[in-house]
Amino acid sequence: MKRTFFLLFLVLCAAHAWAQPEIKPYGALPSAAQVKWQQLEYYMFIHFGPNTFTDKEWGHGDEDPKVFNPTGLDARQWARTAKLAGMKAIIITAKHHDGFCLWPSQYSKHTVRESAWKNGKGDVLAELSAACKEYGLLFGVYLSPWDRNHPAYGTPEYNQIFAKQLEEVHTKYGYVFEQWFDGANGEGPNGKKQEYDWDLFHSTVRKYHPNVIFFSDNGPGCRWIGNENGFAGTTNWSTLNASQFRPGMPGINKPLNEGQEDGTDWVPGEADVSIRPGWFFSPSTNDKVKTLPWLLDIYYGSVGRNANLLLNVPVDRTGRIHKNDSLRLMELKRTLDADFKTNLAVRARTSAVNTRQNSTLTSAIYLTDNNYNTYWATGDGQLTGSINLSFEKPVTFNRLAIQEFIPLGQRVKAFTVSVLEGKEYREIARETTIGYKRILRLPNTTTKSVRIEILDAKASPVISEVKLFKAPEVLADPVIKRGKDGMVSITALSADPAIHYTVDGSEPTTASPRYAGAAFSFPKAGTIKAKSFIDNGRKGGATVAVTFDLAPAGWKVMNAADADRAIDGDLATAWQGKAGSFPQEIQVDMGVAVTINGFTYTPRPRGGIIYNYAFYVSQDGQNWGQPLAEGSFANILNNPVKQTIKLSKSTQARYFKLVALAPADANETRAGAAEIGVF
Ligand code: FUL
Ligand code: CA
Repeated sequence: MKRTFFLLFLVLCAAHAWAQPEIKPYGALPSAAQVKWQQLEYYMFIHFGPNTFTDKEWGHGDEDPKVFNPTGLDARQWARTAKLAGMKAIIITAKHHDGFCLWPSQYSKHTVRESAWKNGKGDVLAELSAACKEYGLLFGVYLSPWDRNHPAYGTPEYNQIFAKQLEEVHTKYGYVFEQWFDGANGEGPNGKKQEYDWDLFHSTVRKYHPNVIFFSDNGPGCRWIGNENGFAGTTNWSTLNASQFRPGMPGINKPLNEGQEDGTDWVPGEADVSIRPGWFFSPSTNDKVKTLPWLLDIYYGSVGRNANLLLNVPVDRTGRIHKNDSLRLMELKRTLDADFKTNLAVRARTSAVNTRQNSTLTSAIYLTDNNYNTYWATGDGQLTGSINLSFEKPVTFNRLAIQEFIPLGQRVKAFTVSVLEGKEYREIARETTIGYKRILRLPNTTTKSVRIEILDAKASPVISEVKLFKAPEVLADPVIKRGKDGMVSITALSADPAIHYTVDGSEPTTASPRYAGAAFSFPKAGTIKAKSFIDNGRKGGATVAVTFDLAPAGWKVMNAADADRAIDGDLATAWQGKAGSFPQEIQVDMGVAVTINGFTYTPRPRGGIIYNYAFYVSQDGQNWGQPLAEGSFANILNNPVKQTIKLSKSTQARYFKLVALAPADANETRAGAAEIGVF
């Protein structure tokens, strides 16, 4: 027995002498938990709390906890929906900025216990963690360190309190896979900001869940992708110099969006985005659930770019996921299943150039064995190489997925895809990073040979899988636009669909008016919906809804140069005021007196974003009196979408003005707007 082992040992030594050594890991590396986390790819975010009932994005912490009163809360419905949607986990806002705890925390007086729900006997975390277990989903929690309710906020004592809350959540509800910390750090009830004790927060959580993935702007487990619209950079390194960043720090969006090539820490990107315009449920967004093409763009822009996708599905006032959201999630699931139904690459004969020599572990055949843990690689120091997939009969594909074996680090810096046409290869894609997974959406391409060339890498490339798919065509969304004069036009990118529309908020059917190419007049405030149909109306695309204010025909800006761009009905043009201090304002003469129920503000996506505002009207353009509305546009810096402010009572006026009291970004010197309107 002993002898056989000794012989085997000798044979192995000999093999080792002529084989290249095992591939050495390169650079910053993921922990085993981070590799597992990356493989989750797609999971659900749930924003739920008092804001669900008060129609707010950021509650002030002064709301009556009694407002929290879902009539038919069903956490199993959430979990079932996530499971059927193909998601692997759910992360819930256990505590948002208003401080309200979805569990009966001993360290707060603003919790489910003080609410009307179940006479104060309920516990959302208990119900959700049980439902996740039942449906085989991982459970994660968002706890906002910013607490606008807690009286101790702004004092060192609060750090201890927050750590105690973390302890409660991490000891009472079973396994927690991800701890989500947002970067917001505002003022508490006494106007003070908190210095967060991150070390304490981390060590508290780690005590109970050593493998937890910490999300924050800069990790350490995974990082924010730098925006709230769900898109990672086309270049996306999972490496970051994490200590260069602090949560909530301004100006960090780009490095977080793309990662840092030479980053010393493994901090992969997580793209968080809401299926609706806001993070919390609002009845006003029931017809604004993102369309299928939009969600597909997000999926390919995140999972397809080496990031995980955390898609927020806000629970409604009954305590259930609204059917508009769940139907859309199922549509997305069906479409993704169809997109990735048949991997054409398994039919190919694979070969490669610069394959690592005398290695039993690496081979081109492992590129299509549907096993992430087997791979092809080049020899040490060989930073280029190419992979060839050749087919007996031509194949048609429009998706290419490629994966690096990340336990050895992220390596590839540049690659191209080419296809054989006649005797020549034609390049169809030129890209930068790959990472855990890169999926390219390509035009339909028919060929007998696909070549992937690695042009540059930080160390010998190690590629786990290459896959090819032929995804079915999806009907593009119709685009609804209205000019300053109130004339509406609708266009579609897909070839020759029939577009039907409504102007009363109802769902378009083939019986609704058909858009025949000529613009029509709709100068009032209201919602226009449009939907494309093909196959003689048998197949319909997504319904697109746009809510318009009064058309700004005949409006004039009274005080600011270039500000007409804020009232030209065109979101692509914007006004940016002169550099200076705040307040800054824009005054508008509407020409005639109209009834005003409220106003809207659409920020420029970058720069000039207003946070604190005051809205006034005037009969003569001289005397403005007291503001009719005053407040702040919650979360507008990270989620710069259209803001709709209803007045407490409607009023008649010819003139209005919007005063920017303070910018969203403290370093900003100019106020700006893509569009300002009234309804
Ligand atoms: C941000 C928060 O301020 C938003 O309200 C939302 O929760 C988003 C996911 O994170 O930091
Ligand atoms: Ca493989």
